Amino acid sequence: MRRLCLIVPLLVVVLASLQCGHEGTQPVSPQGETPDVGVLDHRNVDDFYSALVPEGQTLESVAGEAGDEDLIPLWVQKGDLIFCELKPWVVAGHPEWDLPGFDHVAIYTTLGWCIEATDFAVTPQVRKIPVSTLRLGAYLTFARVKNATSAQRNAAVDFARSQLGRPYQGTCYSCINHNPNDPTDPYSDWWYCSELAWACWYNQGIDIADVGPVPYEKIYIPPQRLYDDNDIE
Ligand SMILES: [Ca+2]
Ligand SMILES: [Ca+2]
Repeated sequence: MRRLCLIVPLLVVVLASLQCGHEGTQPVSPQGETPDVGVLDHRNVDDFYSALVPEGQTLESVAGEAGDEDLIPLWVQKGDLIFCELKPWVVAGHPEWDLPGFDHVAIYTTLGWCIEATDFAVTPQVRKIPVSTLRLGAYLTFARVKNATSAQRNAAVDFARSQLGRPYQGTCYSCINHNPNDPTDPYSDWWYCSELAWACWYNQGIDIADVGPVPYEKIYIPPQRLYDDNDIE
């Protein structure tokens, strides 16, 4: 069953992203985990989105607003995937960013944060951002990898964390590789969004794109392919 979270417009204010970058005094969740902060430079978000806003409008007005109850579904767990459909105001300026089906995917970490490989940034890279920031430019749909154990979910997120700061792979979309340390692949530790989400889970033995045992030969895995996979609910 697909779990949908219709995010009402949101664009949460970029303020949501201002919480990043504070090392040392991180809040600790009841589970004893600390949020992954420190990679996001909020200028990446503010400057990037602000540059897209049509003249005479504001980010808040084009993004819309959402109440707290719409932010994140209560059932969300570490390792869940967040599929993004670009909002009309973004597509109006850049129709080429609107892929068939979903346009982006991120992996949920904990406490309202997620990790994504993105070129929607001043510095295209793998980064951790608040889920609320995703809503600035997209409607979100949350989904789960079926039959994953908590150990697999933890390991999937640990893999995503291990790639924080790595470059966005803005070329050779058919060069997917789950092994970031492959000396034969110059893009092995470069990632595009759905490649990273796939690799997080492929390395745990769950192939959420059904690419098979030789994954890095001329296979393009757009976000919609993950969403349609039979390992996703
Ligand atoms: Ca689309
Ligand atoms: Ca790669």
